Amino acid sequence: MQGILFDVDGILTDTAKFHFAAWSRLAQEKLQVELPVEFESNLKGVSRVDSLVRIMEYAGITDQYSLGQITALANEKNAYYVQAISQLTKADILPGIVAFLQELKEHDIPCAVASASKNAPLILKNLGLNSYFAVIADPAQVKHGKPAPDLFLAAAQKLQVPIQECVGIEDAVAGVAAIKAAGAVAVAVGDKIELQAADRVVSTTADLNYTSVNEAFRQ
Ligand code: B16
Ligand code: MG
Repeated sequence: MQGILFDVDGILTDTAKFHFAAWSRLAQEKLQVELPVEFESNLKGVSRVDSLVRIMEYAGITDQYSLGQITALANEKNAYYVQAISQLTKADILPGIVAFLQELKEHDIPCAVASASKNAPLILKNLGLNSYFAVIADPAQVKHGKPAPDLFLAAAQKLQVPIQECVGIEDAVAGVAAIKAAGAVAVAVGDKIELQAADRVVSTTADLNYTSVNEAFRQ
């Protein structure tokens, strides 16, 4: 194991609730649609515009909007979201993450960010985690979002570590699919059934540590 590729939303911090609150507000105010709570998991790891398309498909209104209108609505959602994440601090880092990053540093394992979020640099800065990451893959530079492998491949390449030597850490079904398609080992955090495509699933971020992730890599 020579590198770790981290998802951000749902792994470093719980921003899924802010994404969903922003989408729910947009859907309610601009699309006259109520999103059920179960819809939240459909949006995890999925890019901004693809998330909006999924919401429109759910509401059966996809054909009513031009590309320009879709972009404007996505920007509006982002404004609500950025307002929420500007309040993030160190206190919002998920349990066990700092200890895990510290352990990786001690083992000289470089870390990359492989998030679908264009807001990942702002999130990292607000959480005070920048110094733990050697590189951030830019989702704007890749052709296909998760579940395609592009982001994880870009992160490994930027880290200058062969993808087969990397472990990807994810909380989303789309993200686990992306890690496996890239050819890395997948460690997932969350529900064992939902995330069964991963090589190892742990219940919470507090269960992430060097030994167990390295074990998943060597299996
Ligand atoms: P943004 P991740 C993903 O981040 C989120 O899970 C997903 O809900 C969001 O739509 C996507 O980023 C794009 O985010 O609108 O901030 O660019 O889980 O890949 O870290
Ligand atoms: Mg995620």
